[in-house]
Amino acid sequence: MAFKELFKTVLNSKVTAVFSSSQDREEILSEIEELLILADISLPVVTRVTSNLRKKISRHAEKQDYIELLKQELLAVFPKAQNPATAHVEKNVILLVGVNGSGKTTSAAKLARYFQLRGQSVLLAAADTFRAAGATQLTLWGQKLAIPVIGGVRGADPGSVVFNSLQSWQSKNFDLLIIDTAGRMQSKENLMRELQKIIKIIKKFASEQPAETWLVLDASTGQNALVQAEKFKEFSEINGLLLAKLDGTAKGGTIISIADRLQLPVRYAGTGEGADDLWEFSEKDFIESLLKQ
Ligand SMILES: Nc1nc2c(ncn2[C@@H]2O[C@H](COP(=O)(O)OP(=O)(O)OP(=O)(O)O)[C@@H](O)[C@H]2O)c(=O)[nH]1
Ligand SMILES: [Mg+2]
Repeated sequence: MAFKELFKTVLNSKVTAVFSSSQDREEILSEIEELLILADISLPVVTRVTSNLRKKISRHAEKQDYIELLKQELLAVFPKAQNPATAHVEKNVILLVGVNGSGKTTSAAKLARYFQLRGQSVLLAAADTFRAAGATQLTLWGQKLAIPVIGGVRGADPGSVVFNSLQSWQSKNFDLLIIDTAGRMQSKENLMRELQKIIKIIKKFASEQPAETWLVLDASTGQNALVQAEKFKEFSEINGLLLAKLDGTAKGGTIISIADRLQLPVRYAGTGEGADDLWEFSEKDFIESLLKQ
């Protein structure tokens, strides 16, 4: 499903309805507040946004003024001065990390296809040697998409898979290496240390890599996203988020809440199980789609 299509019913028509019934500023503001809460936006954000609206909106403001200001306020929730992800402009390594089942392997395949379609040569590394089907799942994706995959047998050292993939990436001159890792609960120290080891191996090979380390989050994860991100930040230098399974939430507010709490740029969004269900995330387009009239 198209990314923008997911959110077109979240706020648009409801905001319009506010103005057809309410006239008074306080009434309008309190109805907007309620709409934002219903859209799954976390309470601290809703409170901040509505209090800013109250400060900035004039008594005689019209519907369009409210909508424009609301867009600005929601956009301001996203972390400032974001650098664009570098993955698509240079020879780079993208490392995907996250808890079990968040969507890493599927997202690795989708990303590989995304960049391949845009003219880059891509190599996938199946560094999930923990689960029996870990490497097989990515290998199958690779066959389906005609993208090479470097894997290892079950129980092999994920570090050695990563090392082999780096060698291949270098010697065969691929543009992009996308590394899928095993799911790990943030509370399992030994697994988190294994992640540190993987990163050390990458850095030893190419000190400026991985250029991108993205935490893959199931978009329906609520408060727990924060706990996950904090731990993963401690053991790896995550510099972006990939929100998978947005099709399962479809309220959009979770994106705003997660961006607010984690202060990490959302790079990509997954909207289904298919190879093409991946979208480059633009906060501006996202907010526009939420409030397009
Ligand atoms: N609806 C939907 N399902 C998704 C999306 N991304 C992944 N899935 C599904 O979620 C399940 C888990 O996805 P995986 O990619 O295997 O997740 P993982 O993080 O690699 O899992 P582990 O390796 O076990 O930690 C699979 O059934 C996927 O098809 C998405 O964007 N939308
Ligand atoms: Mg996986």
